[in-house]
Amino acid sequence: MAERYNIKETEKKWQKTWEDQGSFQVSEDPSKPKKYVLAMLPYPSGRIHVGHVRNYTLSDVVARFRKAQGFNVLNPMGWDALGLPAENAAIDNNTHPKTWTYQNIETMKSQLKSMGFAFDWTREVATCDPEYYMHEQKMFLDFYKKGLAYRKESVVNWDPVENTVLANEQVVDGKGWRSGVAVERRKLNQWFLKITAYADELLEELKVMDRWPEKVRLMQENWIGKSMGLQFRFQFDENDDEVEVYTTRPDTLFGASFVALSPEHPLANQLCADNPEFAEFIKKCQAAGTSEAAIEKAEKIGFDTGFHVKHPFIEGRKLPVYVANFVLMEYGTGAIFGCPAHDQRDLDFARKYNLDVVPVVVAEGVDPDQIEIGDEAYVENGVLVNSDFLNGLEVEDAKKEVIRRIEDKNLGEGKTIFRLRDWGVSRQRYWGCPVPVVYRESDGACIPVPEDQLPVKLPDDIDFDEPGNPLDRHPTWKYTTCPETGEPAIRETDTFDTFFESSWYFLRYCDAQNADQAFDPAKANYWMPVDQYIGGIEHAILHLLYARFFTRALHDCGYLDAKEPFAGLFTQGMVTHATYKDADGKWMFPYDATQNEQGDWVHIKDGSKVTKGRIEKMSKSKKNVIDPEDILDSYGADAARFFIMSDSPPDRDLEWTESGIEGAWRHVNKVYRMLADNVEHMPQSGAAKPESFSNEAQGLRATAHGVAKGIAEDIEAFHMNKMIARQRELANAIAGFKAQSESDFWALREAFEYLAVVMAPVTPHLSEEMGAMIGMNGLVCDQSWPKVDESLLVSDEVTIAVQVNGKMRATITLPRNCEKSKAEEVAMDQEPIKKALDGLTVRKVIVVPDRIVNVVAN
Ligand code: ANZ
Repeated sequence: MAERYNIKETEKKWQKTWEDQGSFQVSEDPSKPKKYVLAMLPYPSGRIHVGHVRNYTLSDVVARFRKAQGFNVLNPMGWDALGLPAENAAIDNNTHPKTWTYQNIETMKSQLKSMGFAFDWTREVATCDPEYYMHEQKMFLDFYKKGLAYRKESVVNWDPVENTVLANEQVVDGKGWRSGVAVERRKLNQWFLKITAYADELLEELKVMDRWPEKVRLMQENWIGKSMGLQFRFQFDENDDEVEVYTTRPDTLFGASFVALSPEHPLANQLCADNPEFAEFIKKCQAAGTSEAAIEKAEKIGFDTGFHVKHPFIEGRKLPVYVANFVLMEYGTGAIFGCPAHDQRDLDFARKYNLDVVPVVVAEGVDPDQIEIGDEAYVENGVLVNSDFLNGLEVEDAKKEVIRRIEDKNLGEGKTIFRLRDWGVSRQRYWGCPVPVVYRESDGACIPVPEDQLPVKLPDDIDFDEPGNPLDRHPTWKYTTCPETGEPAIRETDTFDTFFESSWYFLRYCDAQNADQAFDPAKANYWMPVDQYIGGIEHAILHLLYARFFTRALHDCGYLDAKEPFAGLFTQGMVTHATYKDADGKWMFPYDATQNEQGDWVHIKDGSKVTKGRIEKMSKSKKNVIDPEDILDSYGADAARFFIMSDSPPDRDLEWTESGIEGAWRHVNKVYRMLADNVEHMPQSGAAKPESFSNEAQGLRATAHGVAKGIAEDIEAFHMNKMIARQRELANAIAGFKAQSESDFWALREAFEYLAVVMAPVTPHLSEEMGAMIGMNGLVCDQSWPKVDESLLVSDEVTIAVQVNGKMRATITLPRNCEKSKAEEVAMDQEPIKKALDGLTVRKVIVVPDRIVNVVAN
């Protein structure tokens, strides 16, 4: 019996070998096809979590596999190192954000290295490094020159506790996401990037991005939000003023019963200037966030200005003009007409303020006199009624007709607008990239810092004793001179939103050491676009949209050829775990809970009662977390990687279980032992292939070749759990094979070689160890993907999946057209199936010949 596999030593050994040999360092090689595999870069929060392990194992599987296929593979890693948490941690722990950040980077880097990820560490970037952010300062200046960056006064969400502007997404239920305190609306001068200039392109391109998940494309489409409608003016009854509104439902104009202005609309102020109650009303409106969601949720309130506008088509009809909190200043014209019968918000508003509700669209064939609008607006399609010249028209035709008539009257025109707003990038925070401009004191002129004076570095000496932005009250840093005239000037003390850094880091990886420029265009042109991007669905909108915009803007500034950064995108699911509460109802760590002999959950320390709760996303607050470091200590990197790929399709949630990781660990050991037990009988590397094989040996060979082919397809399709099932299949085939002759041992050796290489993307350390034991030529990570002899595969055998309650647990290989009873027998005999059925009663076994076996049990 061979010795037990020494996981820790072996894994360290191979990590060192890869590092010493620079196995994953790459350079541009035009003679070779490339693949750029990229995982979203982590925020250096302290330690890696299981979500990171899942993300980077996925990218590692793809990267190692593509390398084996002969591609020149770029698989880089870096740190999204600027941002609020560093500042808050620094305040809490009395350290410097920089110290905190770099310490975390060091810890996490060594953790990632012990996972055996095939990163090219020579390309590592930390976005807080001035060597990194100086280049984005230059990009900003280029954008500024091109009119893609500008400054304007705008209403922002102000967090009175954190003393900073919050993005709309950082406002949850009208409160700051961290402070939990109601946000205020304030007007500030802010820097914006003109993402709206690309709205149409960004939208159009989505249509052809066929290697992106449909749901992400849809989310982006909705976020960009293209609407086709009518922009037109109402004339006031009391004076000569006009108010311009935007509508996507011009067909409903005859059902209009009021006009509403945004509280920030200039006219609102003008109309109500003398009214003291108006100021009160505005205050009330300001108490909510600025996001659409916040506004949507807030109670709809309005203020009657006392003024009226004239309906453009109904002689003598006057509509009251309100100021209403649900009208956004930044969308359309900041003013609307309300048609309560066909818009829910308008209906809620009309009911509250006793305004008319006139239905003008009804389902075909419905008698308009029978229509009664209750609490629900009618938003479906239909035919126009109560609408003069529109009566009888379908909605789409009615829209066109109203647009035509309004245009004829010179009151407005058909117009396409986007929901997407320009990206506000100013943050009143220290730990961000300084905006490279100064303001001349004499005349307030905004002067860009000349390129040769970049980077504008953050000062190190700051104090956090007072709330707010330490740059703003720094005694010296902000005082400077105008680069044009030498007069006194003040630096911009805002820093960039940290989405800025993550909008181009993938370009820096193409040429990370370049001191003179962000990257050499030739290198970016070689590597870009990223062939496979992998990360969390939480970035489906902002990060991905900003990165797409940045790439286009940089393209237009002459930085690179590519316009789209990510040709393929995969979003992985979350890692979940059961939750536990102790006798006092407090959350507790899973490892403190155990089951007693009766099967009840109890505390490991004193046997007190424990309640097992739902399986939920791992979160520190619920304590249902697993520290990858503990897993590494007990089971090693390969087992962790193997388990995390094995259990569910990677786009679904994965439940972390003790039994799962233990099973993975047993598998790693089993494969090792199997090889150790056989290796001395196997022929040397390169031994001549025998003329013929026994049937059994031929069967083993067919499995090895079939598995190599199948796994390649699985990885391409991100069917990682299938890939694992196939790896097990080959291992099982080897285990069941009794080699008796020289040719048998040749086949066995081939099977082990194949196994080492096809397992390498997942369990690279074990694979290297196997390669070394077999005496393979060179490192396994440098081996080509096994050649598949198709003639072996056209067999009369089929490999089919075995499921337990719909979840795939094993694959089996059977003679084609095998009898149902035989298929069932083989399926039930598989170890994973036995294990999955442990403690369950089999209710039914469904066999679809040559396709699937499904065991139903409970
Ligand atoms: C009249 C109307 C009647 C409308 C009706 C809808 C239904 P989408 O399609 O999402 O672009 N709107 C326009 N500007 C607004 C603003 N600044 N703040 C809040 N709401 C605004 O939405 C366009 C519709 O949203 C517009 O069409 C307008 O209401 C409202 F039965 O005009 B509609």
